[in-house]
Amino acid sequence: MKGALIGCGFFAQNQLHAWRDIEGAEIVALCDRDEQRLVQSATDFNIARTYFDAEAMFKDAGFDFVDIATTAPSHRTLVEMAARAGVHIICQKPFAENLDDARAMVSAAAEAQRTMMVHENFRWQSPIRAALSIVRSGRIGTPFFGRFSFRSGYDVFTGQPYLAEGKRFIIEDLGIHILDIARAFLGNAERITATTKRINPKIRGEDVATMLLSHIAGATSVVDCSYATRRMPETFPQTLLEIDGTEGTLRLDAGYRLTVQSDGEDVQDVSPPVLPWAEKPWHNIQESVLTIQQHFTDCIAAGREPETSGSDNLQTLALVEAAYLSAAEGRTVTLDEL
Ligand code: NAD
Ligand code: 89Y
Repeated sequence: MKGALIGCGFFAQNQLHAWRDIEGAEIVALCDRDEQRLVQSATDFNIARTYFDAEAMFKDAGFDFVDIATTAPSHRTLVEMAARAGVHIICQKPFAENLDDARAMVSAAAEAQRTMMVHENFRWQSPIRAALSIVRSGRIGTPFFGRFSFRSGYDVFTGQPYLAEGKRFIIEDLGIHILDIARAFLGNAERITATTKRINPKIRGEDVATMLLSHIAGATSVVDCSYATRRMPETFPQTLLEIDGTEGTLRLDAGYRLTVQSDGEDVQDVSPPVLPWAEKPWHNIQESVLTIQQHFTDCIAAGREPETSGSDNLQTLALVEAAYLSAAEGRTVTLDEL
């Protein structure tokens, strides 16, 4: 398959590296409004076709899918353009700025009969996959409690300055991944209660969020996120897990240490590999980029719906919206309200 990528910014560099390693896909065209970023990426990755304007790129055609690596405000316009052009779509998180846009984007791809996947990559990190496969195997029985925790003091604002400027920060940017992980383990949720705080005075949005979820299948979970936590060693970008099931407990602790206690105790080191183009501490995220993009490519080849499809992601985005509503109104929000 041939692909085009829109948005040659901070994170797209990982996506471009990963596409080079993926079997069955290659990037043949690039688009960015920023000339310097466009030229730099085209040179670094040896891509001949470059565009400032996405509409012009779709008009010239010659590719089967588009990878949308811009920030959320442009996603709906670009997804609808891609659907009109009849190409498959992979789009970065946050998928959309609100649920109405996201629903319209899912409909546009469905009407065009094209695959649409959200680049919701945290659940594709190999330590999370290792934990998921144990829980899905039934080894700890039926889960009844989960704790999904991301607490860090890492400076994300230097690489991604827009994160300091938005009215919303941690739930929309990072919590979205942790809520998605909670769904991957415990299924969809029906209710959420959230509190938020801003600790860092230099940013506009909230940098702490604590959320309590009731899952439809019966489990309760706590999803806690913070970018205002000093810890040594720093655990960025690790998500720590604790899942209690009727037959045992699983924990993913700092340093990628996975412990299962059921009949006896089993401890494994599930550290992700550092890919040749990756660097610590981002290697955990970078490896998941390769895995998710391979999943997208394989699903299209096999005509299968991706695990993190656009329609699946509506449930994750609904949790984000519900968490903000809960925190603003100081009440529990049911997902049916949205
Ligand atoms: P960025 O601002 O560094 O890059 C975005 C680029 O898109 C910019 O170069 C901008 O000029 C370009 N752009 C925007 N609108 C455009 C349009 N309509 N046409 C052409 N070019 C356009 O942003 P980033 O930090 O790379 O983040 C991009 C997305 O990736 C965000 O949604 C962010 O949340 C996400 N992200 C995901 C992860 C992850 O692990 N999944 C990590 C970091 C960032
Ligand atoms: O943008 C965020 C993401 O998706 O993963 C980590 C991050 O880069 C900063 O919170």
